[in-house]
Amino acid sequence: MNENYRGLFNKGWVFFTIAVLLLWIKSYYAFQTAFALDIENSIQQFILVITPIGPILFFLGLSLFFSPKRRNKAFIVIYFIMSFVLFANVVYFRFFNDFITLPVLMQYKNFLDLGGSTKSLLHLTDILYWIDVVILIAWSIRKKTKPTMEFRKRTVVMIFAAVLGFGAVNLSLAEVERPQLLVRTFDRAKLVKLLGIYNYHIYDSVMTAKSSTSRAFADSNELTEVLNYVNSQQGKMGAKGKYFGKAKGKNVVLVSLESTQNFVINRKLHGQEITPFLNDLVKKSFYFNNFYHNTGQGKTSDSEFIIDNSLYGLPRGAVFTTNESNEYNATPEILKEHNYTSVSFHGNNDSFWNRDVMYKTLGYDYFYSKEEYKVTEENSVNYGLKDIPFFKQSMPKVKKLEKPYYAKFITMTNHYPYILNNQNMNMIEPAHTGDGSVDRYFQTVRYMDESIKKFFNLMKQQNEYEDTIFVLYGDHYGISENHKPAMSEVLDKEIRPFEHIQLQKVPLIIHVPGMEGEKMETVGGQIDLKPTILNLLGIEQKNDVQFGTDLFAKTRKDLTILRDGSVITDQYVYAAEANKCYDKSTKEKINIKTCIPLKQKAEKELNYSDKVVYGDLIRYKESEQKENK
Ligand code: GP9
Ligand code: MN
Repeated sequence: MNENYRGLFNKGWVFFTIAVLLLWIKSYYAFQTAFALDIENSIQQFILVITPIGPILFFLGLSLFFSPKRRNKAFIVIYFIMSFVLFANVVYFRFFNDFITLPVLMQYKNFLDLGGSTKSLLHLTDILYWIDVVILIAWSIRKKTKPTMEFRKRTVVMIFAAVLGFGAVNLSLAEVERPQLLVRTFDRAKLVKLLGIYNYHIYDSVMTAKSSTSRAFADSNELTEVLNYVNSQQGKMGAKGKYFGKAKGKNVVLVSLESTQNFVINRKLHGQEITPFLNDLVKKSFYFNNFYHNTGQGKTSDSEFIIDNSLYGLPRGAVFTTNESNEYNATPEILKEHNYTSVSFHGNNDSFWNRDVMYKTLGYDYFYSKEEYKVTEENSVNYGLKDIPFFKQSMPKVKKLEKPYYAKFITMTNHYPYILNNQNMNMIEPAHTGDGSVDRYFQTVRYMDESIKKFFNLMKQQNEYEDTIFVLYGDHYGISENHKPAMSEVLDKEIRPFEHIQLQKVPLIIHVPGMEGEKMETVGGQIDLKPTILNLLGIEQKNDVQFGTDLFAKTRKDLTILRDGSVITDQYVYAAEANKCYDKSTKEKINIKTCIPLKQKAEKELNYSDKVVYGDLIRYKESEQKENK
């Protein structure tokens, strides 16, 4: 090679410029291939192109403030971190269809446990995310090519002036595209679309800092404000259904059906039922056909939190890990006053989702986790113990419980990526869409159904059945938006935002031995379970901070709010992310104006719930009660 050209390699500005370009191209590549961002117009397309430049110049530019000796190293480290952040989001998005938030990152322990799940999330083309890093490292350490990064002061000033310029253009375009973007904290897809991944992370860090200080600035008036709101909701507070007290003194068994969506109930695949046992059970139970999960990033743990507290999960991260030492007034705590024993059974590590800590806060007396079960290679798959041995091994522990009990069983086999490791788990043929996760999903659901059948038989054999009410619910969706084509084939219809919201329905089956049950059409969600269960047990609640309503109450409004701000009523569906309004009877899109009040209500209610959790407001109620005693 010509000596003159070779000399170019040693030039700092060449190295710097090429690195900036590589990272820019890579970010743009990720946006085009990995994140389904639904670009609606050319301004958004333009924003997408320019957003990465500002932060790339800013962060890489920081390396110029290091001493000349350390500068190259600092540059590479920053480049590596930025590549890693991008790549981590790509992998996270593949499964969660969402972006990483700081609180989620704190749960890194969960990711280490993922094992099999993570492997199937990596693709061969991911090498593209790392080639540039390797090239730049080699370039910066090889004696012959090593660049000397010495820039004139004026150049450095220009780099940072460009950062400001790009930032200003980006922010003003984003504001035009989505007014008040920065206020709507839970609309992450929009944030990333309009700010880019790096700016989004800066924003997220600021929000995390802000929410962790809000406890310090909270005061008891905020609690009064929330209580006033809850009480003003017609039919909410203290609404009682006709079955109030019908299950007084009975044991309560909660069964969390991992990743189970309502569409599998009463559906056939290749002429075979997917959930034969549940299909039979719904005939003898209260089966809620319009019941939704209200969970966010905290997935299973969010469902547990919502069900025990009738509060929403958080817009970012999982309450179980961010606010585990708050004061709550959870069902186990309330039931303790009525001599109940509360216990949770789950075949995974006790620290997953920080359950070991949070359960104590919520008032659980015992937690039987992996350590208490015999888990072998043979009887486990994916996250841990398979559902059938899980229920079987739980039974002697159930027998020993002091009655009455409130016992939660968290199933696990039907978890992404829906793995069967044994021929005898294969009770139904997979679907044939060609999308592995969707195809296998039916098989693991079928296996879970079998495990519940066995569980009911064991409960009967051990004479636990008659005195118990059973609440079976799906914890959250199993098939994310990334599988639209396959789902569209399975359901034989196009998946528009309307259908996507309907897919957030999870089964709710309340089985009370001795009662006939009926199909319930009311629109509700996990948020309503706490008052529903307590009312069945005849436990009256006064002035509690909660957002749900007894599902049997006549006065209840047919409505539920999803964590992303979507709302479903008996008449309408407001799809928040797409910002579209649908009429349920025609299934057609209608003028957004009809849904505006619903949208506003959702924002208000979610905001109040977040205030309660971030501000740890229930502590004021507890201290008030103590004073009154
Ligand atoms: C793990 C199980 C699954 O213990 O609850 O958690 P998820 O990933 O569904 O939140
Ligand atoms: Mn789950």
